[in-house]
Amino acid sequence: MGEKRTVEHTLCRMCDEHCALNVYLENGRIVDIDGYADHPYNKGVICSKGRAAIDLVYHPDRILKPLKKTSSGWQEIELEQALDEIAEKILEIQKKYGPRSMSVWKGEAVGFAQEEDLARRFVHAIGSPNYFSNDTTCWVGKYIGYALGYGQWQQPDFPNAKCIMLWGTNPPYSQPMLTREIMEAKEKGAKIIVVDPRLSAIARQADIYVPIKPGTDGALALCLANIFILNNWYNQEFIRNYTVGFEKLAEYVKRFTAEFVEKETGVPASIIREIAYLLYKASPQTAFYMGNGMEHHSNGVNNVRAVSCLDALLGSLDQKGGNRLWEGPGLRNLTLYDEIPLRHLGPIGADKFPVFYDFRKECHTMMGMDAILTGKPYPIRGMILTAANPVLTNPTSNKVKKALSSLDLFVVRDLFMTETAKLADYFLPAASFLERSELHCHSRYNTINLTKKILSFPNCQDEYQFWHDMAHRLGCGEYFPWENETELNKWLLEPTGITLEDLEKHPEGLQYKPIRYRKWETEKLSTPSGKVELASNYLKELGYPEVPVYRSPEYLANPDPDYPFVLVTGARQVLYVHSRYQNIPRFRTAIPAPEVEIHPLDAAALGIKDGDLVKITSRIGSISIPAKIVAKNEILQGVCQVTHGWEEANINEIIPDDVFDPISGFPALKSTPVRIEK
Ligand SMILES: Nc1nc2c(c(=O)[nH]1)N[C@H]1C(S)=C(S)[C@@H](COP(=O)(O)OP(=O)(O)OC[C@H]3O[C@@H](n4cnc5c(=O)[nH]c(N)nc54)[C@H](O)[C@@H]3O)O[C@H]1N2
Ligand SMILES: Nc1nc2c(c(=O)[nH]1)N[C@H]1C(S)=C(S)[C@@H](COP(=O)(O)OP(=O)(O)OC[C@H]3O[C@@H](n4cnc5c(=O)[nH]c(N)nc54)[C@H](O)[C@@H]3O)O[C@H]1N2
Ligand code: SF4
Ligand SMILES: [Mo]
Repeated sequence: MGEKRTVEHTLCRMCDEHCALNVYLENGRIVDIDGYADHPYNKGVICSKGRAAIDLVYHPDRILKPLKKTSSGWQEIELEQALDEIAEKILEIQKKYGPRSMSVWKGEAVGFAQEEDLARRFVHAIGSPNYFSNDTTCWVGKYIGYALGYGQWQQPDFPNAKCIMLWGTNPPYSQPMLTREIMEAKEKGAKIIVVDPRLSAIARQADIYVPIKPGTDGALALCLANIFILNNWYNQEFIRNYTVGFEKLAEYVKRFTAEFVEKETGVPASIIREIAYLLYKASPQTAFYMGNGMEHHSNGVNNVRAVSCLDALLGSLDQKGGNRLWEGPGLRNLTLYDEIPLRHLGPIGADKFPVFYDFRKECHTMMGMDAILTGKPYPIRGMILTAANPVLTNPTSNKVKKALSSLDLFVVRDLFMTETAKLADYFLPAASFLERSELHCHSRYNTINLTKKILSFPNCQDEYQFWHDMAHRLGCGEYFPWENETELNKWLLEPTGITLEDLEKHPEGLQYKPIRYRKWETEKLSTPSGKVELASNYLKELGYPEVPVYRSPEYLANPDPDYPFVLVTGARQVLYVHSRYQNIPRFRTAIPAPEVEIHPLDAAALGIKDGDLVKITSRIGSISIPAKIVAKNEILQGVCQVTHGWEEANINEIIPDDVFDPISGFPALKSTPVRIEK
């Protein structure tokens, strides 16, 4: 009693929004969390997940001691002993099968900055090209779509936009703080257009809500391009000076008439024309933003490319209120690709999906599962997995389970005994985000922030310490010379001129560069031509069409009467992040169970009532799940939706892992033909 309350500032990593937090401590224990008021992004606001970080850190099921699987089950083991044994096994595997038989898998929970690069660095340092991550299903499809045309990613400048068009994204659930920017723009008069087969939370706020058949967005975008060109509603000066491939694109889009596209997408021709006019009138203050709904399709990259062409046509690229070309902070690079090339070592998936490898330098997880099971093109016999739960998050879960449990060495670092961790030989307790320190950039402001280590548990290593200790045991300690995260952070920061001490004093972050617009006037883009590429010669040379060719998703191109519904998966739930937080009791009260969203007319035709257990069957299997009959306008007829990440109804069991986007290698997580039975 009487213990003084102290407060620390850090960033939340319960999701990827990185809101600034006040973390209150008494006696070294976190007692409360709220939002740090001076941060430009969240301005003192946090969501329920942010507060629940306390529940996460002190969760009674959290595992705080290393475990080893023995013939009589899990046994506690000392940390140093576990690390020694793991190192010994890695050396054995690499001696027997070669260095590339080891692999690493990094998941969403540790993010995409230095923790990702540390995992890459480690596997690279031990001589293997086999770095896997959640990015085989996340964000990279969008990234590639943009990078092919613009050389990099874009940031929609919502606050200054007059028209905002959102495709396959539901920010109120997935990016709550980004939503605020959208709503503020709306209050200032911006028009909001939302394209989604479901009436999502953001669709409810839209001026124009566009229900679209899953996987057909590319056709809609190409039709908008066609209308802009036909009506001379495009920015001829920008196209002439700063783009290549316009003629090819213009020729290709001619076939996308509003009438044809109405049939393909289900969007009335009159609405398409209305949207085209709205965008044209608002240009160049038109901001486009795309989500997972675009990339989880067998034609995802080209659908993204088709949408991304629109901001070149409207001349809204890098304009105030348009889509800004992002500028990085110039931190030191932690990966080793420039120092030690890896491609010749045969990274898994790089031959089949060269674009994915070129742009992301990572291996393809689904092909990784095949390589483990078949030993081809060469054996993969060991894996260290951190912050991922692929048994629930990767398609064709049964194969994932079979592959991971067949490894000679499988090590999982997590907070909890997950469905994936159950398959491991060793479980290592990991530090949560409140127990590690890293640098984070808020790319919307060009600011850099420090997340702080606020507490620690004896056996729960942070990512750096773990890779450091493994590398030193494996004879490649020279790649992990920093004594701890703090030293690493200093090294990373050095070229920026910003110091750790500066960052500690500024929980709101420090700007590394002022925000600039119209950079294309003076600087080349990082595409091969230095200009916006509306047609890509790089793709052509790899044997792909150079313009963003639209292909109907399989369920439309070859409808199968045995599987009359199209299953969309993974629409975010506000309280859960993939397979995370379902173990937080108060969240369970709010969202107690998984369910399949069905249109009322479809339900009636099948004799299904709200809450009935239904069987959903795809060509690879079935699962049982309760039905949630939504209102008529909440989902398109013929479409059903299940969110992934639930142990008790794992939808990834029935998603095939062999239907890919040919460019990104992304699985079609959002258009699986299924049948539904009571
Ligand atoms: N069908 C379908 N599947 C999908 C998607 C979809 O839309 N539909 N979406 C895909 C997308 S976009 C993504 S990003 C992937 C995500 O897939 P995963 O990367 O597998 O993500 P999570 O299920 O969140 O697993 C994160 C794990 O990390 C643990 N963890 C939490 N904090 C920490 C920490 O600080 N350190 C460590 N070491 N572990 C921690 C959690 O307990 C959890 O077990 O799922 C994909 N899967
Ligand atoms: N609470 C919470 N927040 C999260 C996550 C989480 O699991 N929970 N995951 C995080 C991660 S890793 C990611 S990648 C992001 C994802 O963030 P978002 O991409 O915003 O994901 P969703 O909120 O699922 O929104 C996707 C929307 O696409 C729609 N959709 C599905 N198919 C199609 C289609 O073919 N066309 C169109 N136009 N729309 C379609 C779905 O109905 C859904 O409303 O969210 C992040 N934030
Ligand atoms: S939106 Fe919520 S969970 Fe995500 S970073 Fe902010 S407070 Fe944390
Ligand atoms: Mo993701």
